[in-house]
This record gives sequence, C-alpha cells and structure tokens, in this order.
Amino acid sequence: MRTQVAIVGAGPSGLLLSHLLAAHDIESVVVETRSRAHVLGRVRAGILEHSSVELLTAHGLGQRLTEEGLRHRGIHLQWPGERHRLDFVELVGRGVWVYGQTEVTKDLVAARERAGQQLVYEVTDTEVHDVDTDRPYVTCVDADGVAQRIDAEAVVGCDGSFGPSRHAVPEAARRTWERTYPYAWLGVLADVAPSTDELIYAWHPDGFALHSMRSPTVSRLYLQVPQGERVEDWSDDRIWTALAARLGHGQDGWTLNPGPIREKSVLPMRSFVQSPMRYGRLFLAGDAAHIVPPTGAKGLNLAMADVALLAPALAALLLRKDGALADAYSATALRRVWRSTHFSWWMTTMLHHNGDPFDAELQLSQLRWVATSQAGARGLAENYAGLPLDW
Ligand code: RFL
Ligand code: PHB
Repeated sequence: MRTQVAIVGAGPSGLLLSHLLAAHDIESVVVETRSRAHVLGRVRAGILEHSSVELLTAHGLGQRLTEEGLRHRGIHLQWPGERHRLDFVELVGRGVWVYGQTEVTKDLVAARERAGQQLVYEVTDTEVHDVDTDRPYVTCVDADGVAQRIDAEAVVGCDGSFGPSRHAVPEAARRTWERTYPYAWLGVLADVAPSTDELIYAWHPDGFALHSMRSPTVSRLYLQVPQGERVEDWSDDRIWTALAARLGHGQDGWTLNPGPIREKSVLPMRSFVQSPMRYGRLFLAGDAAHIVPPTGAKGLNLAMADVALLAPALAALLLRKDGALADAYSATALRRVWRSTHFSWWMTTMLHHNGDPFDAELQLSQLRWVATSQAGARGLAENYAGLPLDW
C-alpha cells in the first residue's frame, strides 16, 4: 500500500487526524490492533473542553454532540460537610461538555467510513521503519495473516501508551519523564439517572470519589482505590456504599441513587511525557507521547489538541514543502502538554488521600482557597474548561 500519511492507531487522535488531513486533501491509512467493535465499545473519558467542541463542530462532527451532549457550566468541589459550586462560564467565559469518548469515537468512525477512509483493524506486529528518511513505512500483519507494508511520506504514532511508535525514536534522541501515583481509580458505568446536575469532585478521608455521567439515564462514577486493587474484590454493594459515604456531604438531605452497574474496571494513574514529539518523518500524538492521570479530564482533549496542530503542519510539509510548522510541532504541542500535565498532577494531588495527616490538612486548605477565592477558582476554571487551541 502507498499513502501520504500512515497513521498507527484508531483511537480519537488517529481517527481525528485522518479526518482533519482529508480536509486538506491528504490521504491516509489507519492501522489498528483491536477490532472495530472493540474500538467502538470501549469506555474512557467523558469531558470535552470548550475548544475540543469547537474543533469537532468546525469539522462537521458536532451534530450528535450538540443534540445529545450535556452542556455544563462548571463542577462541584466538596469535602466532608461542604459542597461548593464553581461556575466556569462566570469565572472564565467557557464551559465544558459531557460527551463520552465512546460517542466521539462513534462519530469519527462513521465520518471516516462515509468518506471511504481505509481503516485496517486487527493488525499485529506493527513496526515503523526508516523514519529518518523521507520515505518512512509501516509494516504489520493483517487479520488474514498477510504481511502488509504501507509506504508513506510521514508516519504518525497515535498508538496510545502501549504502542510501538514512541520507541521508534532512538533512545539517544528522546527524553522521558514519568510519575506514578500510589493509587488507582475504580470506575463504574451504571444505568441510573445521575444524582447531580454537574460533576462532583469529592475529597474524603476514605479516598477521592467522582460523580460523573454520560446521559440523563447513565451515571459514571469513580472511587480512589489502592494501586493494584482487584475489581473482583468490589461487589456492587460495596461500591455503592463507598460512593454514598464519600459523595455524601452531610447537608441538604442529598443522597446518591444506586442502580445496576453495567461495567467496572480499575484504571492505573500515571503521568508520562516523551520529548520530542517528532523525529524525522515520525510524529507522535495523544497518549503515544503523553499520559495524564484522569483527575483533570485532560487526556482526550490533549489528544485532540495535538492533531489540531499536526494536521496543518503535515499539510504545509507534504503539499507545499514548507517545514516550518512541522519543525515547530513538538515544542508548540509540548507547551500545552506540560500545562495539562501540571494541572492533572495538581488536581490529583489535591484530591487524593495518601494517608499523611499533614498532606490532608494542606489539601483541605488548598480546596478551601480554590472554592472561596476568585483567583483560586479562576485558575482551576481556566485550566479545566481548557485553554484556546492557539494558546
Ligand atoms: P488511545 O485511545 O489509547 O488509542 C490508541 C490506539 O492505538 C491502538 N494501538 C495500535 N494500533 C496498531 N498497532 C499497534 N501496535 C497498536 N498499539 C496500540 C490501540 O488499540 C488504540 O486503539 O489513544 P489516543 O487516540 O491518543 O486518545 C487518548 C485518549 O484515549 C486518552 O487520553 C483518554 O481516554 C485517557 N483516559 C481517560 N481520560 C480522561 O480524561 N478521563 C477518563 O476517564 C479516562 N479514562 C483513559 C481512561 C485511558 C484508559 N486507558 C488508555 C488505559 C480509561 C482507560 C482504560
Ligand atoms: C468521566 O466522565 O469519565 C470523567 C469525568 C471527569 C474526569 C475524569 C473522567 O476528571
């Protein structure tokens, strides 16, 4: 196969990149290890920043999002005895949307299939080659066991945290930073109406809890659990009891509605950044280059911001032989990556109990300041609702 851009990975970054490149009349082939059903079914992030919504809408992907997404002006931040609302729209003029990554993926796959995009699922043994030349290529074995070679003018690694692309940058040319956290999230998807109008981020001595949602009839909830926790040790009853204790704030008779749990899983928490995000004709985007813990709801939005930057850079490079934007891609993308890395680390360390009584008092002091000071609240709001794409 020959194409202009070979994209490894059909997550949100790979799918959106192929869509944005097509708007520049650039052809791409996307190879993906998982099946189409798996890609369409997996449950992950749920919050879209203001500028992610603008980007999707500007590229014809906003219809279902506008009809079915839930527009939120802010969040609730709480600790035992107190619940405070932060109104992002009032604070910084921008809100967020609740629209699951699963839905974003469905819209992207539908749009790419309508356009005749080549999406090759269930490949194995993906490798990228000759990225330090202007004729890079990708090899893999397709679902029928046939070896495939995709010759391209550029290769983009959109293959997430476990993909091979980032390892194709020679060790001497790359630098990585990593932070693991001593806790994880147990996430559940429940067929029950959310017990809240907007998301609740709760600090609690038993551990952090988050009440999110997917629709007026589906709730998404998370509990801080120790790293390495087994999902089998959490019965539905145990989950609802822990959620009710941590999310209850002891006021106004607020209660949590339990309901049938459809899905539960444990997510590890990690921060990771690899620099540079470009090596020769290999570009990295999304989780392939950086991972953030989910507390700031940034992972999906960062992936979209990367490809929003990369698509015009590839268009200039491949169509007009102008490499200026491609040369600037890594440094420009990494500015936002580090901002989101800091924000996600800050939210995570402010909200998760680590057993240290001194840290707990600092966290509560920080939370009180954020919830009651305009300056504190605006800082959180600006980062959470998201910085403009051209920031
Ligand atoms: P993705 O979505 O991981 O997509 C990468 C794709 O590459 C494929 N792949 C390969 N394809 C070909 N050859 C190979 N050798 C390949 N190796 C891997 C994978 O199958 C996959 O389809 O990365 P992308 O597109 O950069 O998008 C990033 C977002 O998905 C990610 O940032 C967020 O979902 C992170 N994240 C969450 N973020 C939040 O803000 N809130 C959340 O609640 C939240 N939950 C999650 C998450 C990430 C998770 N993962 C990756 C473990 C829950 C999970 C389980
Ligand atoms: C979600 O709805 O899955 C979600 C929302 C906010 C977060 C993380 C996950 O910070």
